[in-house]
Amino acid sequence: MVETTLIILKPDAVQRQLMGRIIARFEDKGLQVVGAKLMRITEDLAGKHYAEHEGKPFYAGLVKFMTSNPVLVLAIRGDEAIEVCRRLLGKTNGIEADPGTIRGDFGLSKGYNLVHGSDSAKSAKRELELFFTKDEIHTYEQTVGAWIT
Ligand code: RTP
Ligand code: MG
Repeated sequence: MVETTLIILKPDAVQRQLMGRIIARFEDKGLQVVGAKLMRITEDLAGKHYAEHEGKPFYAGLVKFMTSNPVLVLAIRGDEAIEVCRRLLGKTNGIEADPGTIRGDFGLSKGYNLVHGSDSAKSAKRELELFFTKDEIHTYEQTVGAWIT
C-alpha cells in the first residue's frame, strides 16, 4: 500500500551537514520526496509533535534540542513507506542501531539521533498535518520506481 510518512532531519543532522546523505538513503531505496521544508520548530509545535512523551525524564531536553536549530521536514511517499522508513532509521539509540541504518551509521547517541520517522499510520497522518499544508505535499511522476518494485 502506498503511504506518506513524516521524516524530520533533526538539528544535529542539519548542523553536521548530513542532509544530502540522509535524503539519499530514502531516494536510493526508491521512496519519493513529496514535501520538504527547512524550518525552525517552535516550542509549541515540538510539544504537539512529541506530546506522547510529555512527563518523561528526557522530554524537556528533547524539546530544547528540537527547537535549538533549524530542521528539515520531509514528506516521504512509497510502498509501505512508514515501516520502510522506520527500518531505514534504525533503533532509537545509535549505539544499538544496526550498521546500514541512518542512526547506526552516523551516531552514537540516543537523544541526538539525527532523524524522526512516524511510527504508525495514525501518527503519520497527525504529524503530516502538523507540519505541512495540503498544497505543500506534491504528486509527481516517478521514473525509477517502475524497476525498483
Ligand atoms: P522519533 O520519535 O524521534 O522518531 O524516535 P523514536 O520513535 O525512535 O523514539 P521515541 O521513543 O519516540 O523517542 C523520541 C525521541 O526522544 C529522544 N529520546 N531521548 N535520552 C533518552 O533516554 C531519550 N529517549 C528518547 C530521542 O531523540 C528519540 O528519537
Ligand atoms: Mg517516536
